[in-house]
Amino acid sequence: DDTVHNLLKFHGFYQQDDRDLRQKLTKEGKEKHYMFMVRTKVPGGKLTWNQYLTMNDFADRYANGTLRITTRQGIQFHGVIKKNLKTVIKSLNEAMITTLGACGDIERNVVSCPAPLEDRTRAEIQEYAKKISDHLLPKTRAYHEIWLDGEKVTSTEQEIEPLYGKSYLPRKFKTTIAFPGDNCVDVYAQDLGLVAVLEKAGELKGFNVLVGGGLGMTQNKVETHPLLAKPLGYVGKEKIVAAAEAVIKVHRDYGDRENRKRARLKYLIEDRGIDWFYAEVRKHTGFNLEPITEMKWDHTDDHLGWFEIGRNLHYFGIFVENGRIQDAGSVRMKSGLKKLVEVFKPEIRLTPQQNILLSGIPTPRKSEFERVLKEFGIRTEKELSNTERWSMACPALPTCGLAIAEAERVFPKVVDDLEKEIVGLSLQNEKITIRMTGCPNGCARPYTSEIGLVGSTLRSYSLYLGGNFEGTRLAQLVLPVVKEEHVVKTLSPILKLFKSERKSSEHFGDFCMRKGISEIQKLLKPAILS
Ligand code: SRM
Ligand code: SF4
Repeated sequence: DDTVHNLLKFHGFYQQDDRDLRQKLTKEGKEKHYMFMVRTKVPGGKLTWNQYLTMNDFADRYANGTLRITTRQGIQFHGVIKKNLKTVIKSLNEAMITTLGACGDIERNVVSCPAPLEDRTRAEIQEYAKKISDHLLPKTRAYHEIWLDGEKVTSTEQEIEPLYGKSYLPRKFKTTIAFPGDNCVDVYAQDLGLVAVLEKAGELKGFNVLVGGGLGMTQNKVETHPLLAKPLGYVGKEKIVAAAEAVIKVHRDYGDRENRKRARLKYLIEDRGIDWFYAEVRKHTGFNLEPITEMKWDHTDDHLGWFEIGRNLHYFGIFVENGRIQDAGSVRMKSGLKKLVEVFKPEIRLTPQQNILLSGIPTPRKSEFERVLKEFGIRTEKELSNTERWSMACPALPTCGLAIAEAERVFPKVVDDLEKEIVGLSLQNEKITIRMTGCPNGCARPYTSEIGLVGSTLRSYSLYLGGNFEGTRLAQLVLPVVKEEHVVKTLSPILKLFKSERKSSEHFGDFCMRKGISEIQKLLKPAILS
């Protein structure tokens, strides 16, 4: 029932059913094929090599054989059956990986820029991701009691949940930390976005605090929409955990608890204004936030390929198509990663673009590492097209109960076809972000990409254009319904115009905004009619 389902979410898993089988089973008069999705929380995407191997092993033993890197640096398992849930949760916890709070109306996985890995300042920033995450974990013992055979909470004992109280938050809450200049984490799409501010010498000083971002929206409900986070102020690092807690408390106390569709923090700030919000936060912190310091975004990075991290060590960033770690055709990503992790015992980072970094590879062993990549058909960043490299899709069908259209399963073909068009126009050196989701919830963040495709009916997508490469501007709706097979044909005249009229080094999204959405819509008419 609903209450149990809700409780399960707070503990990090969802009941789903295999939607590919629905029709067939209904026809046969059978029940849906129920299974669970288990989501882990991995602050900053940081895993040890043995944690990774444990998860790899789980995928085979208890799930559908794949690991799915998420857009928030976690790993999901799909297709877990009920009788294995307890073993999975227990064993994950034994490997020091929690699922507590991975879903539900609570602080979600705290994201942070994953790289590079041995720089002291960056390491410190990642520690803040863990610190904030730990601080905002619920204190409930129910999780331990149910899944980890912890001591029973007696009926007379009242559980104290100091931050979340009895009714938790009105809605999910997401926090992210960005490194200055590099918006690889999509910091404006977060309820709480922190941008590290450094001293001249490069030491971490504090954070610019942005609040009220979020992307989810509901079809045909104009009162729901994506919003970018707004600046709240600057906070020294020693006070950042207190500031994060204060922001959450204001959401907890004032967020809409009647209408779930407008319960995210972004709507509270939209409705009451940032000044009201600041005044409420101030009541909790007891200290003032300082004026925000200047932020520049100039090198959004996917961290793929080799990077030297010091002491003759390197990390290598590997592109994982839509985050799905599996062996598929000639690309044996799952077996290859397992081999690399067993042989090199690297530190691991999952990235917010659904990719993976393996770190700590000594210089003399780089070629051995590359040989393993080749052996398993894993391509380096040099072998990827830019279209592929800057693409992301959400899982959608068959697991996601909210999917209206396909995403992960059809996206590779859309990307391939688009790449052909792009090569035909000699635009292959351009970096253009393209993201697809199976519904307007926006799990692969399509509204902050340059080309966003958002499932609108079973085989159609709404087309959004005009987000920028740096993720600081929202894309605009250009066409509400484009059939899957017409996506590339629809984009073609816009790309042609981009080719002929762009200013030097102008990005595609910036070009679309300069032209104006209505001009672009005019251009599209003939393509849609044909
Ligand atoms: Fe999401 C719900 C998958 C990141 C906005 N999301 C879901 C569910 C659990 C469907 C459900 O409620 O039944 C999806 C499970 C599908 C499946 O089969 O696995 C799902 N979301 C994902 C992941 C796995 C997509 C991915 O490609 O990696 C991401 C998991 C992140 C994690 O590790 O925690 C994921 N979801 C996001 C993001 C992006 C982000 O956080 O950076 C967003 C947009 C940002 C935001 O929150 O505004 C996002 N997911 C949603 C929403 C819309 C929320 C809203 O404000 O309206 C829902 C639906 C809901 O909450 O009611 C949703
Ligand atoms: Fe499911 Fe929609 Fe999120 Fe895709 S965007 S995973 S279809 S909820």
